[in-house]
Amino acid sequence: MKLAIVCYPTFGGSGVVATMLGTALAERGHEVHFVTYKQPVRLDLFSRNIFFHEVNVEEYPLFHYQPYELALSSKLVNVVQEYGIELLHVHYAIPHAYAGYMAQQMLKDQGITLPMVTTLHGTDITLVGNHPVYKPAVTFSINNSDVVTSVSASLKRDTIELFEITKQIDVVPNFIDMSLYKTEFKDCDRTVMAFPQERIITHISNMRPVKRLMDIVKIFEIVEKQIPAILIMVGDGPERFAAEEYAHKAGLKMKIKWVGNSTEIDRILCFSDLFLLPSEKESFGLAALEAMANHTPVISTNTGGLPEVNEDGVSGYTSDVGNIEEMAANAMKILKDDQVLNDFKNAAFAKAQQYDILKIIPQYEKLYNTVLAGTKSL
Ligand code: GMT
Repeated sequence: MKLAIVCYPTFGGSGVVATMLGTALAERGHEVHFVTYKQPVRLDLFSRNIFFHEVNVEEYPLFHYQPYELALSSKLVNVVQEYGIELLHVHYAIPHAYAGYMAQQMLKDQGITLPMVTTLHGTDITLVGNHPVYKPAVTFSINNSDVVTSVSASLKRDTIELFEITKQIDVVPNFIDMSLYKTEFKDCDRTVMAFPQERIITHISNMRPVKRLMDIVKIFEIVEKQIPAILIMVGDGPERFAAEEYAHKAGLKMKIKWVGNSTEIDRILCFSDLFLLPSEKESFGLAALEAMANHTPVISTNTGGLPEVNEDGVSGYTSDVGNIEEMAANAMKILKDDQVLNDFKNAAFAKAQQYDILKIIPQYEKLYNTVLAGTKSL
């Protein structure tokens, strides 16, 4: 099948999931066209069956805000006409489902039917989409999608609770390609980061307020007083500066390595002993799953979809948002003994298998085929 994928090209999880999905579909012989404003960070363009179409927004002095939705829907119309796209899959409702709906309507005028699958990722529902300035448009575009999926059961519940949804929502969880983690990672050298006696704790995110960066530093502060440890902070974002400043004042400057955004997170996670994700909200927590696939247990909150991914007492521990003491105590339970750490590492890896790409891609293919069959019989 020929499909177009719309996503954010940045380091956020929704863009990563869309890229992994498109790549896997292309490997299975589908023709996949990514349509977005920049090449997605994890997209390998030198791959068979993969195309990338950049959306350009023309500047004009009158525009206070650039009309991205307009440019995106026009680009979609052009790509669909030129390449004979049969199906559109948009990731993150805002503004992609809205732009997709507009493209559908324009194409309809030309006698072309383009079914649209919308995947809800989290903040498009729980933080941003729920705001009154966006809510009517988000509700409309969800209800007018042909198929709606959410990345966790928790996000499905939130969507139903927060919006007036008339559409069925199918839960298709996020996934990971476990075949990449079956053999030992070649480039895994923990000595470049830590002394042999130190435990390595890692966090990866876009460092927005929802990630509670200060909690991470404070958890580490408690742990580091009890065992030799370092913290690796991967990513960048608005909360980084304040957290870095707090860490310096707390005398942790030499113990925390801020490495910025990275496209090589497996090279860091492969030698990590623990992953911290104390988020305020998290529809799924893809970074936690990536850690687990790398044999890294997780200390997280129990919010949103996190308990679906991180099984309390098995792949790590979950706590209430803001319960720094408990999270630090749980981190110590895992880190203080080599044998216990090893057991948690193995259990985290075993739990990650539940989200193997091989189990999830067929679920998307089934939805695509069902919606296409419905369209063709019209
Ligand atoms: O965490 C973010 O704010 C980024 C956001 C995104 O758009 O990439 O992440 C959301 O989607 C990810 C992929 O489905 C999920 O793993 C994250 O849990 C979700 N983030 C939140 O719900 C805060």
